[in-house]
Amino acid sequence: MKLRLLVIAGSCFGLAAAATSSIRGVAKSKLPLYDLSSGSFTCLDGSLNIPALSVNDDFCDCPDGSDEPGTSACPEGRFHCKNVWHVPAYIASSRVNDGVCDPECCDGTDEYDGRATCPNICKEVGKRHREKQLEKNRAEIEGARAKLSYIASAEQARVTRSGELERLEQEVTAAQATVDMIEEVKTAAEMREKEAKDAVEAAYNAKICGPHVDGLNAWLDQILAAVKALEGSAAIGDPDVLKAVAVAEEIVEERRIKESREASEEETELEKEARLAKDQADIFRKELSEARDALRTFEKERDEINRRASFDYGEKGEFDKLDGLCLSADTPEYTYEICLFSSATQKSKTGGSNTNLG
Ligand SMILES: [Ca+2]
Ligand SMILES: [Ca+2]
Repeated sequence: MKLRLLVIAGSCFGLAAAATSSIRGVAKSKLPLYDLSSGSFTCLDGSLNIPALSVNDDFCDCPDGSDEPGTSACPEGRFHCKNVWHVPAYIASSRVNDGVCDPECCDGTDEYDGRATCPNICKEVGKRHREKQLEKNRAEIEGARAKLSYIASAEQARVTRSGELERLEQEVTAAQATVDMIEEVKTAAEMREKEAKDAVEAAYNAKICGPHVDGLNAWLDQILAAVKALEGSAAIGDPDVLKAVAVAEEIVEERRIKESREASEEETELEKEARLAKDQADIFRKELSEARDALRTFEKERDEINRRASFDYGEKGEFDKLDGLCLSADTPEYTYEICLFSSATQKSKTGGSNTNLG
């Protein structure tokens, strides 16, 4: 008890002076909470009212530790370093007079019992801090400028896309109409192609049937030969025989002409028609394929514009410009590539396939 009274008595002088201007470990903004002019102090959590002399007497009275802002008596307490020339800071009360100069308290005020000598290095620390802050501010200004430029770019892109979308919708409609028209013509051409092909096949099949016709022809030849033989026989001069011979010769000539025409013209004509029909169908098939490719290209462009128009690029579209931008980084084994809003890939430097990371 004697020791405690001595501590209280010793504190009176420091406290009397501190009450008006400062209290160790208390920020200036909190000083009104430590108005001890009434001779008492109310713990900041309101739990106790204690004598003013109990503040910073190195004995923990308040459950929240608020009566010992300048000592290490309360485990819950916090010590305030003013750090003039730098930024004020709080440290845990346990670090007050623990023999270690805490960097957060560059003014060295956390060590005041003489066990450790902590110089005030706030000027140097503050200068470095301000330079760093200045650098950060410059980067932020630069970033803000870039952001404004990206927002302007997004607005321009929005207008451009709107026009492009309108144009592409028209292109898609026209390309679809072209596809429909060519498809119709191609279908007709393919029908003609089939008909001509069928005709050639029919002619070919008829030719296959040739041996049967040949049998009949052979029979006819025998008759004609028999009639011809009569020409030099005793029946010479017989008007009936002469008439039969004339008819036979006429039949032979007609058959020769017919066979000659069939072999050299009619069949070739069919094949020619089939070839032309196929060539024409090929042209329309090719045109249709090209028209479909064009349609797909327009549709793809339109879909991409729609995707970008509806994608969330930020409140003001500030990230729009970054879509598709690819960045890469190397490690000893891999190259990593990230394409913004698109893909992430791991590429091996020793060969092998790439790994899609999403
Ligand atoms: Ca106390
Ligand atoms: Ca310390």
